[in-house]
Amino acid sequence: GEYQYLELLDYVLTHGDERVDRTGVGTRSIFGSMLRFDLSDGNVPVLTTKRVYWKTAVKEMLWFLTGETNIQTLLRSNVTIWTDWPLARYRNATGEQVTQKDFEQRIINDDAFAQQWGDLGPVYGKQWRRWAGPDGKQYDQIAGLIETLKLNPTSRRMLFHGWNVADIGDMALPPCHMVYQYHVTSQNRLNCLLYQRSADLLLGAPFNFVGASALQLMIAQQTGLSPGELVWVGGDVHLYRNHFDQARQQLEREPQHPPQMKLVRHPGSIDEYHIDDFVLENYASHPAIRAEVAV
Ligand code: THF
Repeated sequence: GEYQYLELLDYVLTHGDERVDRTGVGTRSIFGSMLRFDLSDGNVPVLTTKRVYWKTAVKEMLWFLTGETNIQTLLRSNVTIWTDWPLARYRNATGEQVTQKDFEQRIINDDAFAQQWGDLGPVYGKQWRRWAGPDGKQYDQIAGLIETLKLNPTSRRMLFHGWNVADIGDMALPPCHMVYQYHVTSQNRLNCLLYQRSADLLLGAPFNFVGASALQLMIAQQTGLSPGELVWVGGDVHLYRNHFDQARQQLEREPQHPPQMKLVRHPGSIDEYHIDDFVLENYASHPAIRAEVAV
């Protein structure tokens, strides 16, 4: 669990290959790693060595599930973690030095503006729910996955994929958490393996653990299974240069017992979950650690 994460954090910090990345910030990076989190007993990998804004991560996952790709709905639910990319695009295109707050307000209140400047392109939600085939037919990978889990749980084809090669060029960012594969044990436990091609280990990965866990709980509930293991596999796993001090600070802290995530309602389908359906119990964490996101 969390100890594996901290070990990885320490390893990347001390052994990572120094390199200049797309954002120009610079990273220490390793290639290929695996973490295993046990979700039985309701435990979830919401890190305790810093406060993780788990509701934000769950809201992001619920937004992916709606199939939407515009940040307007995210902003209306108070989630600002995707603003940087549309904001940078707007500033570059117009030369206008609008503040993040003003830009967000405009996206929220002005539908035409949101349509022009708030869309991230065919990112996660689009590919998960409406992957376009060459014939124009749209494929709902999430519905297909749930169907197979119910009808043929020993299948080895239970996965959904965000990396639609033909669409990559139109995305604000190609998917980082890219493939989710599922597996059902003979004890009716639902396992998930998430392949993440690129992982911002300090800021992004803890969010991705929460999102993937929430999704696993929802899918388990919808298919009558209980949550098993979440296996996380990272490709390029990196620490940004301006996150080194924060990583050292976090590494000095003692992990607590993981909290438990519960669903307080049983919605009729995967499309009917709300943030209020999720509660987190026994979350005892160290204080938050501030860090800048590289755009
Ligand atoms: N780009 C980079 N460089 N890192 C990422 O983690 C990342 N993502 C998404 C897309 N591109 C990325 C965006 N996800 C935060 C968390 C997740 C993000 C972006 C930003 C963040 O700033 N978290 C803070 C504050 C949270 C809050 O204010 O609510 C934190 O302390 O956790 C990875 O999918």
